Amino acid sequence: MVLSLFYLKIVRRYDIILIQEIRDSKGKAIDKLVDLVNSQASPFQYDYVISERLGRTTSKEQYAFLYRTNSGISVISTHTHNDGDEASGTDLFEREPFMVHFKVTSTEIRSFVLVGIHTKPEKAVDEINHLVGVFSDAQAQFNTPNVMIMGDLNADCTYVGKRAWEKMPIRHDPEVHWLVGDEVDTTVSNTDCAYDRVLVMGDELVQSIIPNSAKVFDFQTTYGIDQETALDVSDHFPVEVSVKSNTTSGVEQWQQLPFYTATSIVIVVIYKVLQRCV
Ligand SMILES: [Ca+2]
Ligand SMILES: [Ca+2]
Repeated sequence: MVLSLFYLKIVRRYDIILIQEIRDSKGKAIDKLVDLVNSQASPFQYDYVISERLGRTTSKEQYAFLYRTNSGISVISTHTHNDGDEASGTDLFEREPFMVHFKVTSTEIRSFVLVGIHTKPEKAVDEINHLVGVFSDAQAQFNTPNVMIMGDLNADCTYVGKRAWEKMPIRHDPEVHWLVGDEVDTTVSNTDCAYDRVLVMGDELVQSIIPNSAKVFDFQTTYGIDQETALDVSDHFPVEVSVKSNTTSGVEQWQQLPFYTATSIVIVVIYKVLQRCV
C-alpha cells in the first residue's frame, strides 16, 4: 500500500487529530494531507488550524489540529502559550504549547481546550513540570477549567527516569489526570517507552472521557505491515482517547449500547509523513 493511504486511514479514524513535528518550511505538507483526506469519496470532511513555526533554533516545528467539520466540531479560538523571553534565555519551552478552544455539538461536553506540546527530550523533566502553568494559562485564556494537554512529552526511558517522577510536582497533583500509564509503549521501534501522554484537568472533561479509552493505536498490527514500513509512516504510535457522545447520558448507558458514536481525539506524530506528502 502506498504510504499516503496509511495516513488517510489513520486520520479518518478520528474526529480530532493533533499532528506534531511538521517541519516543512514552505507550509505545503499540511495542505496536502488535508486535501488527501478530503479528496476521495468519504462522508468525512476535515478542516484544520496550525501554529506558528516554533523552536529556538532554525530547526522549527508546527502543531496542527485536524478536525471533522461534519462531526459538529468547530474552532472558537487559538492561542500560543507565552513562555517568556527567548532572547534572554529565560523562556520555558523549546516549542511553546499551542492551544485550541473547540466547540463540539456531538459530545456530552460542549467545549474544551486541547493543547499540543512536543517537549525537548533533554529538557523533558523541566518542560513537563511547567505544564502546570500551561494548564493555568489555558484555563484563563478561554475561561474554562476543561483542558487536555497531549503530545510527545518524551516522558520515559532516558529522558524521564523513575527517580525523576518522584520529584515532579505535576505527577502528584491531584487535579491533573494522567491517562496514559508508564507501562505503555508508544514507540514503533523496539524500544519500550511511554513518550506520548495525555493530561486532563477539569471535572466535566474528566468525567466525559470514556473510561479506559486512552490507548495506543497499533497501526502496524492492525494493518498487518512490517516494522520497516510502519516506521516509514511514523516513529510513534498514535495515542487516542474517546469522549462520550451526547446520544448517551451516562456510563451505564454507553456501555450497554451495542453501537454508539464516540468522539475520539488522537495524538499522532508524523513529521516523516508530511515530508513525504510534499
Ligand atoms: Ca520558547
Ligand atoms: Ca516500541
